[in-house]
Amino acid sequence: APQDTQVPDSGLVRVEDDRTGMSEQSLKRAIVDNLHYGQGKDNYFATPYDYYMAIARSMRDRLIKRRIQTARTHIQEDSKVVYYLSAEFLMGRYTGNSLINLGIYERVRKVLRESGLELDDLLEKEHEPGLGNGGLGRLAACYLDSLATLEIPAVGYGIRYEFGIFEQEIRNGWQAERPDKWLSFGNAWEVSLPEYRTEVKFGGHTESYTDTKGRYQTNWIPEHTVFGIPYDTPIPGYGVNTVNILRLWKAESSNEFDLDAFNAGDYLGAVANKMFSENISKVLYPNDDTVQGKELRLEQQYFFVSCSLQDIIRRHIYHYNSLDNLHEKSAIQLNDTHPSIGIAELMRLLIDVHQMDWEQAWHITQNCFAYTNHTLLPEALERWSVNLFGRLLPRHLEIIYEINFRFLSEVRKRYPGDNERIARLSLIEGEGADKKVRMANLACVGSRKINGVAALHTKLLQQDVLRDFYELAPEKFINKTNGVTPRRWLLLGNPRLSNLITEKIGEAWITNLDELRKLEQFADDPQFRQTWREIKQANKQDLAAYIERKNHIQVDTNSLFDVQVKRLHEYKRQLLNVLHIITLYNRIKRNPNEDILPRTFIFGGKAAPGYFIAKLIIKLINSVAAVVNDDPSLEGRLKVAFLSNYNVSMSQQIYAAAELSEQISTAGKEASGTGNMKFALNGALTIGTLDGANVEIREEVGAENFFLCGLTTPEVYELKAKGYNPQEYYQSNSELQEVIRLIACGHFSDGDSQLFRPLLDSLLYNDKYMLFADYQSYIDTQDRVSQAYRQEDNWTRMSILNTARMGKFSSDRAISEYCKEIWHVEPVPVEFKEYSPEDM
Ligand code: F55
Repeated sequence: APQDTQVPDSGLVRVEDDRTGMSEQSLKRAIVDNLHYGQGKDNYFATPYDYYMAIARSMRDRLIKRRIQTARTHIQEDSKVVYYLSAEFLMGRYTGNSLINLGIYERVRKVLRESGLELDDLLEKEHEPGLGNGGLGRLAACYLDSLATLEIPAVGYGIRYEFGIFEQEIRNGWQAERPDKWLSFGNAWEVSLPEYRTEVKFGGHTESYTDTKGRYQTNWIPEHTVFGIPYDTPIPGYGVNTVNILRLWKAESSNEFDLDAFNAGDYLGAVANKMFSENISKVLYPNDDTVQGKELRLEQQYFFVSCSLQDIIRRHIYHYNSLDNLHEKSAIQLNDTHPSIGIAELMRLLIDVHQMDWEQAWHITQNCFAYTNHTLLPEALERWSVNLFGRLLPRHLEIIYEINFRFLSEVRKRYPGDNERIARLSLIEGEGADKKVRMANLACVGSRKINGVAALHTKLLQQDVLRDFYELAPEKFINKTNGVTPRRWLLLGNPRLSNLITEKIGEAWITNLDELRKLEQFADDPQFRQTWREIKQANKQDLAAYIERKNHIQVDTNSLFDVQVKRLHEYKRQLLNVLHIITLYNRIKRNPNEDILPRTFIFGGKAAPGYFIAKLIIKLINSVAAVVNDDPSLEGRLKVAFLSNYNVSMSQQIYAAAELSEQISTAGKEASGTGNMKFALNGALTIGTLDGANVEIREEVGAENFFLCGLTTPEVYELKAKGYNPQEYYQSNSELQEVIRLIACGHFSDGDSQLFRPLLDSLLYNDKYMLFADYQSYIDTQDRVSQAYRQEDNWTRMSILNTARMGKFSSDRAISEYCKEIWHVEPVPVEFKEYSPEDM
């Protein structure tokens, strides 16, 4: 990380006691205190990791104090609370972010330097919590940052996976997976609250009876129960006293020693049973955008949702002594369908446990929930086998049947005789043995609002994926284009650029990103352009040093840094990027004197472990890299680097150094994208299709500052309808043929012509994502990029204008919209108070 820069400190600093104070003296004493009593070390024994822990603990102490005051304020003001339910939170490292949000980054750096310690090096000792796959989990993290910064009472609820997203290694060009043991050296950031443990039931059967008041009741007799133990992490806002929490649940066995098994002398059986329970929060499923229908996955979903809803209800009753106003004081957001079982679970809790009647319970439920959809891919829609579902959650299946019965009665009144529509809207798909519960349909019926994550995505939901629900209730549908937090993605990740910006326009941009527009006035200022370029150059040097260290590749820091980092997926079309690299390679081979712009192609991203084609694409990238990087006849003009184990921390460094951002998904497939926003915010220009939020980014930065390529969504649909044949494109494009033949003959696989056959076959005979249809457009656009990069001054101008016009893509804007139009919540300012002895 860069060490020659300063991060501005906010005005929040106050002098207090040693445990929570902000003066240099208090901070120093706090760190030494935590080193001593937390790690049991002094400066003789302490390792850099010990120092990291001491810093983290010192920040946590400061945040906990504000957390308590935040919680007290929210209760005093009877505030409505947002509950963000998500199976994933991809938080990235906490400590740097907490220093930034507390406004004491520079002060702590100074204090440590006085003892010969380098803060940025120590912060890298933190094992990043990788409790998410990609965009969906990272969006949840950005939204927590904005909720706290906007002073909105909010809780993030999820799972405390013991193993997060796997660690990726590259062995002989192939991806290999290793477990992510992120907790093995302790987690300085969490606080466990065993006194709030919550019981969750599974399996068994239901029995009906009539109670003493003559009411029809149902009893669920479960087969076994599990405890959820909450672990809280403080989530500070930037420059405010609000500290919200992320509450993650760990599964623990409810019977330390299963009594029956223990009494029967089956000691090992008892322990095995305990292990079964604790498996629930063991590991994050590493699939993004495909579902597997595994029982353990449904157990995970139900486990954290049930814990969270019981927690919400417990606190609500404690405060209001009634559940009648639950929906007036809670807004529960479903991050995709993963927590949508919550709709049936809240109904169960209200009806079976709290004896509410169906109508009132349904009114409250529908008014609590809202649902965010993140995908257009049919294979990503969750559908659970009714069999499996009924075995694990018999009572919930009954409730879902009842919701469906009532819902379809209404639908029949509206569309009499339209049986096909009724079948499409039904929460249950199919007949007989392989019936499925459609979780997206449940989420739609049980929610007051349904949102897409970009304008195009929302339109496609309305016209396509959720069309029947849109026709039924158009007022439920709403667009909320994604956003990213400028704190992590500019202030923390790119300190050099942040400092320049603050120098020029002040620091208001940090919480009001539209302020970046003020940079437009400097876009034509030669001095400013020069500084802008020098900063990108310095960031490129840092990344080049990283690549040299990790990949042993020397890259030219004057070359164009052309970057595609994201999960590996066919629809994201990393393969199209590879076709371009090989095209350039062939051009040089054909004519060694051809004037080719030097480029460094940087890739990063994980493939789902069971996704063979995606892993083969990684192998191809590394194989092309091996050939290209070592070929002296290229004179270093092309370099390819696949950076292994791409994660949040690495991405911060990459965005800061990137010049060209690859956003080339097949139009209509990427719901939004959020990496696209982080690149442009850091001054990279985009080469992209009209997909997801690219459309809106182009609108904001101006078409002349964006490299557009490829088919539009309607063109993709049309081509598919008339029968897409990749051969037509292949046969008429000699440069493309040359590329494919070079792969096919084994040029990148030591003569093995079979290795990449599955990739080539899928392109030549199927090409589901229409790479061939977009190939020529992509190549032509890349040629325009090369020309543009040579006009150094104009490129810099475009880069400045990209950053200047990214205000819309702040997660603060996104969250303000959610607050006004979905959650109906208002900011609740929190006052900072000193403790006094009377508080004991
Ligand atoms: C994870 C698990 C399952 Cl079962 C399904 C999907 C995922 C997942 O990680 N999805 C995901 O990341 N979706 C992405 O969400 C982003 C935030 O809205 C979008 O920007 C992006 O387009 C979308 O693919």
